[in-house]
Amino acid sequence: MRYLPTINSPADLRAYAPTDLREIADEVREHLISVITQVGGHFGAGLGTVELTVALHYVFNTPFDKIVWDTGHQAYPHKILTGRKDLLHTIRQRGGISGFLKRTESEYDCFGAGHATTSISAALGMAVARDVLKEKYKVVAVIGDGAMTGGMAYEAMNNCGVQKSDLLVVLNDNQMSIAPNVWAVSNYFSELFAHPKAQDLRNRIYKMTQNMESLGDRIRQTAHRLEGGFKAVLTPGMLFEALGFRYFGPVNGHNIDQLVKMLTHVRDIGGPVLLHTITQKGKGYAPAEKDKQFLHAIGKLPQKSSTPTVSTPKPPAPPSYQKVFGETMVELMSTNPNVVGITAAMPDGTGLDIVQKSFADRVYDVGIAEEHAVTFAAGLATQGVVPVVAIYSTFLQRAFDQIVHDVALQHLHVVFALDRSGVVGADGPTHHGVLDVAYLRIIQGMIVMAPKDEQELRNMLYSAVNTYTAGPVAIRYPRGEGEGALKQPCTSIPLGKSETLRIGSDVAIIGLGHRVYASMAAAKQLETEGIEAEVVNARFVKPLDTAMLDDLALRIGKIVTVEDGQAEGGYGSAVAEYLAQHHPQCALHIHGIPDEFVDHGTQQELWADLKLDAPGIAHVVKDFLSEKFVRELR
Ligand SMILES: Cc1ncc(C[n+]2csc(CCOP(=O)(O)OP(=O)(O)O)c2C)c(N)n1
Repeated sequence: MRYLPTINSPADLRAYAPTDLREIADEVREHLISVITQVGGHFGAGLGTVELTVALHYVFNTPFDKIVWDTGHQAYPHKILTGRKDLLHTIRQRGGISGFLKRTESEYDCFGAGHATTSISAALGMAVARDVLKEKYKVVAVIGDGAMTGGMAYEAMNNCGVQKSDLLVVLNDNQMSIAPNVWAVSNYFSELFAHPKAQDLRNRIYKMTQNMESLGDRIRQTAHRLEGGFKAVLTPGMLFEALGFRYFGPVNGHNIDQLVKMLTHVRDIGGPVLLHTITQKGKGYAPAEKDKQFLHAIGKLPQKSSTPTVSTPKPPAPPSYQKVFGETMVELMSTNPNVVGITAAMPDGTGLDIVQKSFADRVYDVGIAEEHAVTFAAGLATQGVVPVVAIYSTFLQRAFDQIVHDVALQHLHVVFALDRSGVVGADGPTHHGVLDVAYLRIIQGMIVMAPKDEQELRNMLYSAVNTYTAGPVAIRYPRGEGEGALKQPCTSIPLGKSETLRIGSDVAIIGLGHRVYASMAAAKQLETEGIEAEVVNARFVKPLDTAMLDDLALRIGKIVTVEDGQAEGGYGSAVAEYLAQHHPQCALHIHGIPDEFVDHGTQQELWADLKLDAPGIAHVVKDFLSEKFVRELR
């Protein structure tokens, strides 16, 4: 490599001539491919933004100028150019750099990201702050066409049209819906409209006509309509123009010369400007260009090795919760024609892609629009359809009001399948689903449950769809493999009934969801140390199994709750609320995630760090039993 070793910051990049940029982009792509195929990570999106990233850091004076990346999974080239190329191999690993944007990681990550569709709002905030503080920097938001399906983008653009602050939005469009033959013509007109001479002409027309009263207005309107008319015919920009943006594009997002030229032209145009670029996801890496799986994220790819390794056959891994969810949905939908599935742009992640194969017309992908997904489900439910809304726990956070106002308040039977609850691993704090118990259990009339394993997920889904039909029901389950529970026919679970798995007299451990297995293992470990622990599978956060709590409080008097979620407001808090009123003498330890954001790492590493694995739980239980107050209860 000729250039990349010399580039440790965008300033180094800007020292090169425009003619060097093509080769620099190629080297960035090569580095990205060689590292990510070894360590895994988001892949396709970053390969598509290489030229755009080089051009942006070349034209804009970062970090003085601000680039706000939406979502963040496409920002690996940005990390490479902003001093993190030698850390790329640590991405998404414990102690390594984040897979998303993180303000604490670099001054070039001027706004944190992970959830989609935040960039235009954040960038407008920065632009308005600049104006208020009378500063001079430029602000750019880079947003994908997928993120543009989120309503917040339109809220933000509408507000941009009102604020009129100088702001550039780059639409990184990697859908192939814009036919290539349109490009050539539209590129020509885009350059024409964006050229400083055209800007100058426009400004002069506006100035000249300012004092011409109604005639001036008419000339200005005609000129504007003429330009808009051209754009409407030749470019897809009228929507953005209607929202108050000056629209340019579409331009080929892999043509670095043209990108630099366009960005230089639009950089100094006042007010909100949108530059539409067309990119190809996975660009430059054949498997990623072709294969959908490569387009989003990959694990480590097997590397060529000179010494052949002898592989011992491994027992088959248990199916993932997502696969079990998808297959169970197919079963339920086969017997109940009223059941439908809803996803917010994550059919593959949630397992609804399995359902799409059997019932393509009964799965609705609404785009990255979680709020809409929930109210859409509410509408369906008013008419007797049973919507199962499968959304990652972390993304459902944005639909809180819709759950309360549109679903719960109207007692509508909507089933929420909260995928990736608890810590999710490499995606880190933006994606951990650790708040759901707290934000759902406070909603009036909501049923909230968590299965201990994949068969219980099947039973809970069955019960949620067919048995608990009076209002909303949420099931939270984790990312990844199940526990290997034997697949059985679905049965209904009695509402609000926990399950006692082990009898003991020294302490009761109540586990929530998949932490039940770890609690059982902890109990076995404690037994070897002379401590007899009862283990209960909570199953329900709401309604709470108060009969079980009465029994444990009176019979054992020492309870530890265990959950993969925030301790504050979670399942243990629900237990504490009950015990405080009914059994104040019962000692309780709430074991969950403390009041902090958990970083990235594998799920196993994080559970161990948080003492939510078997040895950790055993340790916490022993500490609890050794507390003076608890000892005195004996
Ligand atoms: C609120 C929210 N919902 C869902 C996701 C999951 N997600 C990550 S990337 C992505 C697709 C984004 O598409 P686009 O903006 O076009 O970017 P591209 O990957 O095509 O570059 C989705 C749905 C998310 N990050 N945030």
